[in-house]
Amino acid sequence: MKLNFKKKDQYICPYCFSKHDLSDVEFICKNDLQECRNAKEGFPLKLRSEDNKNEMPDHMFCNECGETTNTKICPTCHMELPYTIGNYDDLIFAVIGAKEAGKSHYIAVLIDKIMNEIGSAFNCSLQAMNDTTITRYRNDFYNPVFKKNEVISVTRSAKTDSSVKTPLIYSLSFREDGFFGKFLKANKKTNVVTIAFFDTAGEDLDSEDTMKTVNRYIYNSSGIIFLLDPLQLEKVRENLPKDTPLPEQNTEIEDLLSRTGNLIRRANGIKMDKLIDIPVAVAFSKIDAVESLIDPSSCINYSGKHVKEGYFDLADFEDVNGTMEALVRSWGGENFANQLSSNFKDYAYFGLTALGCNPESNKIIKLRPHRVEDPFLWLLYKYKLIKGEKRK
Ligand SMILES: Nc1nc2c(ncn2[C@@H]2O[C@H](COP(=O)(O)OP(=O)(O)OP(=O)(O)O)[C@@H](O)[C@H]2O)c(=O)[nH]1
Ligand SMILES: [Mg+2]
Ligand SMILES: [Zn+2]
Ligand SMILES: [Zn+2]
Repeated sequence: MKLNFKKKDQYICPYCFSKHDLSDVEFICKNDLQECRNAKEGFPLKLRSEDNKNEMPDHMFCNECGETTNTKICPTCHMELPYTIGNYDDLIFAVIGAKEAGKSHYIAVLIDKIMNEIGSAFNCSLQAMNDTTITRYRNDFYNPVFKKNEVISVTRSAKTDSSVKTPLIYSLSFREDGFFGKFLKANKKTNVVTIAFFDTAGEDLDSEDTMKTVNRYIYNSSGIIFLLDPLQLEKVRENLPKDTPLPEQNTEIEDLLSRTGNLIRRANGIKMDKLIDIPVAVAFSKIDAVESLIDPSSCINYSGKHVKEGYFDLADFEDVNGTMEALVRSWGGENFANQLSSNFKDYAYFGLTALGCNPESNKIIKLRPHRVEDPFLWLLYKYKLIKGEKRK
């Protein structure tokens, strides 16, 4: 796997991760008004075998009712494919972390942040690709956090709730016009990527077998955001004021990391002496909860210039990366840090808080997000979708 996009002679289904030639796609007729039998029974319409292998047709005629249809489905799992499938590069971002690490709240706040602030700063826009994404984001993520100011409930295992296996799929398109155009990749007019976000249930990361079957996107991912709850670290728990509400201790963070590494190695045939080249953003979540343990002058308490200036602020990034790695190590995460560097080629440390407050007692949120965009922007920077600059 290289850090460039998957070649566009094939596409990957974002639901079952099977790989297909561009012409290997099926359609379904949606003409149920005229009582088309294909539409009623949901029969897949197959292309003729002589069709060009390297081209994805954008529509097809239904052999029953003669109407055209542009609803594409995956020939393997029959899920409806994003309508842009095959046209653009696909990025799959997986958010992983132990139970209660803060993944769901992070996704809720990140997507809103991208839609609002990142969009205007980087001249791009994030659009949901299908109704499932719109409804799921609204009901499971946006409404609790932004409308009701309540905590999101525990994500259920994908084994019992299949919607967990379904990604939130967006297209992120960059426009080159206007002032910000010059920050984009020089030789391209516009860049469009399809981004799939996966929220995992922490409990599905407790065994490699479950990870392999229900979390297949992890080893197919283009970027991993690994959330670490600082409140799980022994030294943090000991040093916080005695009345701080602490979550129950669960999975050892390094176990989860080694399980992830092993899974990726096995699935992609990467030997132990080679580094995995999926970029990993390790981010301390809930940084608000450990404020008292961090030097008030630390860079983590400020914000980078990313959003204000519309480029990835490399000077700030390096400061935060160094500071957070040192914190991880000094808080008892030495083994975690060593495992990370001996398994992954490209990784960086971040610190963020999605909520900016601890909702523990009354479950009510007073939203004050801080630095949630950093890992995401770093991944976009790694894929050369945004430009990085080092300015004082
Ligand atoms: N202080 C603080 N607490 C947070 C923050 N985000 C989440 N929490 C707390 O952590 C709990 C778990 O957060 P979730 O986002 O549900 O965690 P998760 O990783 O999705 O957990 P699973 O779905 O069980 O895997 C929440 O109920 C909050 O109490 C944050 O930014 N700051
Ligand atoms: Mg969750
Ligand atoms: Zn599929
Ligand atoms: Zn029809």
